[in-house]
Amino acid sequence: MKLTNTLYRCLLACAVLLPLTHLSSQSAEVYPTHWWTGMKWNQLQLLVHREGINKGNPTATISYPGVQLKKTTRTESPNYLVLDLAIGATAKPGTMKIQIQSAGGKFSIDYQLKPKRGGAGKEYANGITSADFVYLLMPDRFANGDTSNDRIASYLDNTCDRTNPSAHHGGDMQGVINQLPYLKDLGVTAIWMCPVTENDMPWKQEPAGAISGYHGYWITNHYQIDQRYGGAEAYKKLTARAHEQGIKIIQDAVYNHVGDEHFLFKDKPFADMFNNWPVYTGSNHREEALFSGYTSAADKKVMLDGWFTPHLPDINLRNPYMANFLIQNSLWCTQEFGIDGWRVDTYKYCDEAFMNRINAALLAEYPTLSIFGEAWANTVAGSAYFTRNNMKVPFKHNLPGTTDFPMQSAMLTALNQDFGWTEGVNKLMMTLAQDVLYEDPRRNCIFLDNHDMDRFMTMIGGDLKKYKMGIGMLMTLRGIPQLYYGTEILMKNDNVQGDGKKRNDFPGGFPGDAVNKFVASGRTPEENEAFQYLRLLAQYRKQSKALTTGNTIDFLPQDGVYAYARQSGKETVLCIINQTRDNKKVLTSRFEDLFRGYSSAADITNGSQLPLTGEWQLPPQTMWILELK
Ligand SMILES: [Ca+2]
Ligand SMILES: [Ca+2]
Repeated sequence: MKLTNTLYRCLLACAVLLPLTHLSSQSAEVYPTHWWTGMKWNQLQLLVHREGINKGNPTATISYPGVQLKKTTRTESPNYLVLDLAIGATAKPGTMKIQIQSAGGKFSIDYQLKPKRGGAGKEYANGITSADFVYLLMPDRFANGDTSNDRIASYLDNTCDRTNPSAHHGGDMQGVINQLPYLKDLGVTAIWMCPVTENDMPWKQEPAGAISGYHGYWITNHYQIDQRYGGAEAYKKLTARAHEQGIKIIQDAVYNHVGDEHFLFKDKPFADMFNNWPVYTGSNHREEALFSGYTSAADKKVMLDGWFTPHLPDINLRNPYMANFLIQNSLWCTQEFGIDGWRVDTYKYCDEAFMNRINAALLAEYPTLSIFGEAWANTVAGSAYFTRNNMKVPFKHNLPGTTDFPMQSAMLTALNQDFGWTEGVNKLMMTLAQDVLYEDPRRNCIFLDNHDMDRFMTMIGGDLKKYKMGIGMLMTLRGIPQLYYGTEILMKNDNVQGDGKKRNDFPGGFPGDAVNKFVASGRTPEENEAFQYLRLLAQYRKQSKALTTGNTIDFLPQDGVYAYARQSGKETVLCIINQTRDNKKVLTSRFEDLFRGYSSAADITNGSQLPLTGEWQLPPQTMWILELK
């Protein structure tokens, strides 16, 4: 196994070097590493990286039918050259020779033009819609399917230590492949992994302590998949196997910053590819600065151009070369790996015009692709601002959907806060009422927890009743439900500080684990009850037009009880939440209009039937999910 892997990596390394044939001994890197014919993005900008390439007066020539070299641009760094190419409709797949003459000598690059992958919207770029159920996992922490990649000798960080929550733990994409049947059985239809792009970073000091790049958000090379996760080959294998099982793949993009070991930061082609400050300036994290209309220009600049931490250089997305680099990389990843959608990290910190440009380029190339951005906003207006919305604002974003933080907050409030005029389930109703601000709130990704917050089970004090109500809301409210890995088996992060503990290892995913919670026999009775409850709802939801694409009709909260229906055609599902610790009477006459044409209601979680007349008794802390018959 180990020998095979070593050999495999050798072959891989050779495959990477093959396109670059050099007359001189020194190698050149070209980004994008290859391209395709038949792409809408046919004005290709190549960034050639080679020591001293820009010394003297370099010249480049390309002789390839259908391809024209439009412009050669010298960078500020002596080590890059920018080539602007037009790839015409007549260009055929093949290898084109790029000849470069510079003070460093003459050399040539064999550059591959591959045929564009067919089947967009069928075999890949399938898009994630409200009919999907997304499973968010951190590759390092989910399952270790290949221990030979736990430590990569050439990487700056070789630590693999499961006793340290801030270290790499060895999880990888083979581990995800091994658990595809588990995920399919749970009802998952899409996997969002935290970034799989290379994070070749040493340990860094953050306010909470020393931390490694195990989470994936410190990218150092956009054209490499982290070898600790199995590299590009494992990614391609995962995408193919997932698609065979009817599961889509969402890639996590970071346009706001890079790790400070990124080659573009260490040797900057142009100094203004990053937002430079005379003294270190952190972002103020206030999205209000972008849309309030009152904010000073200085505060807006700090919001957008301030850095996240001292080791995450903030990208200047207004620099045209940087913009092209990132746009082409996102197109390249979609095409190369055959993914289905993008989740965009730290969306609200990115230059707004750039975000519209990159989204438009992706959607022009792949109209069926989907994109949702992480805009961690304090208000619904703030959240809607970053998406296609119905608001009169100075800048209109084109992002289809967002990760819906206000809805997450509202669901938790409905579970944890006593009922009041603006409290408890009234907060949920008030949040839903503000959906009028979104062009289509069903494109939002909704969730109870994620990798940046306490685990759901911890936030609800380990209460299984609240768990069932929360999962009930997640699977019946409008939007694309997203589950954070481990929530289905009641994973917690009680009494611990730091991000690492919110990202615990999935028990059974790692060699030597004492228990395996991927199988029923390894779970406690309570964990199995939670797992089965979620599984039942996820499987039911798959075939329910009402819950996936239906309209929402709600009945204003009364005395701690909130009801809403989801309706599509003749299909109606009525959801009723009693958030209080008392039995509550529900008068069915309230739902008279809804009940027209139906004769009974069936609780989809246990099959029990209810008449559509008289009074219903709703037990304390209960959510009923009723299909009208
Ligand atoms: Ca591993
Ligand atoms: Ca920024």
